Amino acid sequence: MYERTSRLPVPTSMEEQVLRIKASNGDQIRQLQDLQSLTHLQLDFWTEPSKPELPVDVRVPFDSLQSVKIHLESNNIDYSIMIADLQEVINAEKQEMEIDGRKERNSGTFNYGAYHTLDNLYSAIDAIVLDYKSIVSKQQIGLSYEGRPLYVLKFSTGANRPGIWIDAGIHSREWVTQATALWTAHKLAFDYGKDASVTSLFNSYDVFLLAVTNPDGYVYSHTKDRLWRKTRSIVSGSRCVGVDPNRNWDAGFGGPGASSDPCSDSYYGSRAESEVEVKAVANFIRGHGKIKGFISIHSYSQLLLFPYGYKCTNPAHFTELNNVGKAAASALSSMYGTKYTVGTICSTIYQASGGSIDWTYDIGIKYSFAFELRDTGFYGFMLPSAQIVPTAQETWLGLKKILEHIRDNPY
Ligand code: 0X9
Ligand code: ZN
Repeated sequence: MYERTSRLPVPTSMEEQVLRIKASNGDQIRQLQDLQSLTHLQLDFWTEPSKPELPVDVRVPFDSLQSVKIHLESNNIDYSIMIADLQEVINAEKQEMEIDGRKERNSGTFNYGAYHTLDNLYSAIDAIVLDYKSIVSKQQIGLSYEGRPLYVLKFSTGANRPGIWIDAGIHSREWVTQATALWTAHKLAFDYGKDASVTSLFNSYDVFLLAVTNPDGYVYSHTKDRLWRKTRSIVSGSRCVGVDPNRNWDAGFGGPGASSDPCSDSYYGSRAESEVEVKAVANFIRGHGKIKGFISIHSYSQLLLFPYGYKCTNPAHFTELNNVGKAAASALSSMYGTKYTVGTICSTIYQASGGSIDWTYDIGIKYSFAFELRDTGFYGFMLPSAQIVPTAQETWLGLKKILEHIRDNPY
């Protein structure tokens, strides 16, 4: 027996949701693209509608939920609820960060398995430099729009070496990437002189690692909007802020897969390299003159991508890049079985112009790759901190394969 109560199911929160939409044909993809152009709905596409086989994850504000669901249902487009109450997940993550932060202050050691504020990441960078002085140094390559330093870690055991570049966090909300970069920095320093592969790499190459490419966005994603992707530069003549720094490179700039609308999350900006963060990296690469590999770390979707994104023709080194990518993905997957898809940006996800690895490839950096780390859309950008270290560990195996290939194939 149970008691009847007079309680009615009262909506208790005005939750924002993330929907996972499965288009089944090109028509439905087009309908999703139409939905995307309805800016008043304020939808945030975590993955873009491009091919029927790729699910489309969309963050939907409470006020648009009804109309989006009706639109999908009336067009027979299949969808499920990926995150039923996004705010609850964001709150839980914040709470976890506070608990981790307290533990960390008590123990006095950096916890690689937690998310951190920018200040804490910068302190951890300094600690790595202090602990591994003989191989690691810190270089400031510029300032962000809001004046925060862009710190590159340089791993080097000799002068005048060719270099390999690794960056993370160009999109601020992709928190597992900055965390993975920190773990990787420690790994590179710690393994030198212990692991034969890392040791031999550093006998002929320098590695440059920029863990937080978009520090303004990163701070904003901690303090104001967890899902902030772009820079924080003020766009003249618009009430919207920020440029997509991965649409701002001088490679097919302003072409397909980027937006001229300052309010869009893929706004390409007023001109190529308008964003000081992009300009700082591009200047560094140009100034160095001997960068032989460029690896950019994003999340999510579990992909290992290479050029091109601004056009859909294969690069001249397609076969080699594809083979290296496949070897890296299989090394990565050997650790925890995490499956990666390997291919060009255009064939694997979508046409996207103004991306970093297209620019580096076109200026002659043959080994240009972009990782999209975990997951495939269970948590998306809200990947639990318990997955940071496993993600970094498996990514390291993939990264190491690419580094070894560069080491063994000088050009
Ligand atoms: O759209 C992007 O910029 C990347 N995907 S993400 O969901 N992380 O935003 C993929 C772009 C591929 N990488 C480069 N062109 N560098
Ligand atoms: Zn990204």
